[in-house]
Amino acid sequence: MNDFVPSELLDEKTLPPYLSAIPTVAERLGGHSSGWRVREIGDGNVNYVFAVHGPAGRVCVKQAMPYVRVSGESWPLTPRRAYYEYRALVEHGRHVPARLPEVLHHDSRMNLLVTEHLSPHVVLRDGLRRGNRYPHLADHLAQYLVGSLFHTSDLAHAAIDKRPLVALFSGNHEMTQIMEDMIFTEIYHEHGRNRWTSPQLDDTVARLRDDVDLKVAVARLKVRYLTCTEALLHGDLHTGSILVTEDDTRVFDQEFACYGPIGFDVGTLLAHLLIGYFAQDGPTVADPERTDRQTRLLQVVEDVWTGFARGWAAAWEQPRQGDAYPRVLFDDADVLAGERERHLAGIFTDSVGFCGAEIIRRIIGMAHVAELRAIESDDARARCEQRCLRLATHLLKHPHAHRSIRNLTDAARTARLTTS
Ligand code: SR1
Ligand code: MG
Repeated sequence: MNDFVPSELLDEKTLPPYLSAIPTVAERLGGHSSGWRVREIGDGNVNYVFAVHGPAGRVCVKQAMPYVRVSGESWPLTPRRAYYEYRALVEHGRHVPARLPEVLHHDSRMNLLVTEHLSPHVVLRDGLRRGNRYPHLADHLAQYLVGSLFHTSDLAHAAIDKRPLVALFSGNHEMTQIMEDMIFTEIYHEHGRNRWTSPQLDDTVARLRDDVDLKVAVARLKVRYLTCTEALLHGDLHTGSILVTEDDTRVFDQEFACYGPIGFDVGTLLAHLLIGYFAQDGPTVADPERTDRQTRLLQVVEDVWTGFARGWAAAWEQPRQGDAYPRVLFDDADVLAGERERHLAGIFTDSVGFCGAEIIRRIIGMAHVAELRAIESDDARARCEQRCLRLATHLLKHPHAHRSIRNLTDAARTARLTTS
């Protein structure tokens, strides 16, 4: 049980004395707590996040309150999400610490997490919108995906150790229910949380809701999300959950962590890169850099998958502790290699479907994305959104038609050029 009471929510004034009692944090900040500066920096839907600066350094503090930031107390939400975020950072941190923020402190009673404050990092979504170049981004993301997903899967993790973690993370069911509802259900029928660019998308939304094949496809994906405990997922791996510099990439905000299908994380990431690609067409003024930025975005999509597949295959060939595909059964290396490729192809098909589902919900559901929201003209925004939806419905309904990452990016290019 959680004995947290809302009056213990910390703010700019109460955070410094609280943090001063934690030796590792106080040491990192340096000096006296009366001199520490606190600034709220959260830009997500769910939480407030504080950056705290001291003379020696800075930290980042996230305290989960018992409701959703954008809705206030009218939408209660478990503050235990901070615990699962912490546990996901710990579990993923065993395998890919270089791609995560360092955890400095977790207070289970206060639902509070302190991590290093990454600077001069920016949120990837913002950096990509501005057209910044991140030469190591795709490699880093592939490294993160392999580290976090392969190494928490049954290929690498013995069942005797993995099953208790599956049980532990299934406690994060209030958070996963948000995804179950928002991605797979409520956007396909009338629901008070849904919104879209209206009236421009009204007919499209009505068509989506009448499309039985689409609803069957999304229902099948929901079953995957509900029942498949392949690996420990980030659970909300969009470009707002990634901090970057030219040389560094870190993944944060693991509060939706759960065991689930690997393609859910991969597909979500690809979805947001693709939304970024389509959203570049929003501003109607001539922009000589636009084509370059779009080319680079699709290159990242291709390189993330290629790097992930390569890293996955390499990890599969290493000595492994997992119970899946025991080597003792396979004298013939070719048979095992064939299985490895079949397994990867299955992850790709899942990723394609989840990618489509994520794109759709970011346009006609509750949680929209900044790069589309920023397009001032409703008509211009709707044009980009129609292209996103055209691609996404195709991915969702025909995941097997996309057999390679190049097929997927070609489908994006085609959707962008189709005008109707
Ligand atoms: C109330 S939470 C709405 C959405 O924001 C988060 O980023 C998650 O994607 C969630 O679905
Ligand atoms: Mg988030």
